Amino acid sequence: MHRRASFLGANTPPWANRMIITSAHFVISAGSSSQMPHSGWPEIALVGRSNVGKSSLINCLIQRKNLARTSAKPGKTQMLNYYAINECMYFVDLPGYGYAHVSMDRRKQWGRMIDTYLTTRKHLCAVLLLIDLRHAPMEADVSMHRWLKHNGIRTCVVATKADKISRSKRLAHCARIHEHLRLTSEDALIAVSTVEHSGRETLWSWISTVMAFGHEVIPDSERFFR
Ligand SMILES: Nc1nc2c(ncn2[C@@H]2O[C@H](COP(=O)(O)OP(=O)(O)OP(=O)(O)O)[C@@H](O)[C@H]2O)c(=O)[nH]1
Ligand SMILES: [Mg+2]
Repeated sequence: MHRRASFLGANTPPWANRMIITSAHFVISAGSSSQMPHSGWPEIALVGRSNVGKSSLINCLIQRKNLARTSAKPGKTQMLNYYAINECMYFVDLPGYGYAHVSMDRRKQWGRMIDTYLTTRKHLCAVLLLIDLRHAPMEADVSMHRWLKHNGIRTCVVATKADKISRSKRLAHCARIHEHLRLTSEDALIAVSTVEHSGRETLWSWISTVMAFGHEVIPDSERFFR
């Protein structure tokens, strides 16, 4: 069946689940794999440029104001920050890429850390790739998306800061991201705003579905993650 790509988030579809958060807490800032949790819970990693809104999105998804530390100053998150949700899964807030005001050495170190995590972490279930809805994806976003696809990592593109674009123009901005990343009708693109709290239910619905498939329905050999 051919489906036209749809840009979710403007209206919450009736099938979107209501995710009830019973517990959410910070676990650890991990700088190496030995420091990562051993519980085996599935992990949803947030990836994107510095300042795109990764930490804010975690707070919005779990309905807490300041659990994940946000900042107007880019480059705040420098380690892999683990947040345990409902004692059954983690959000992993990854260091933002593309922040110019850090040394080349430091940037390389961050790149290696993100690379290693995304390619070797067994519990990684899916990635949320955040892109600012206001702007066309930058080269780094396009390469990151291509790299995630190439490595078979299940990805949802999340267009952030939707409140900064008038409602009448959001669809066109989503279409621009869709085009630049060469998304297909199978790819998920969800617009969110942590100010309006829009897109939250839709994103939770995507996360829940991916977790259900990743951990219960699809046999090991066919999983999207290793
Ligand atoms: N208007 C608006 N501002 C947002 C939204 N999401 C995040 N911001 C703002 O964008 C800035 C950066 O947000 P963060 O969540 O700290 O971004 P980050 O991606 O975690 O940044 P790093 O940790 O530096 O990589 C903060 O000033 C947030 O308040 C949004 O949906 N709407
Ligand atoms: Mg952050």
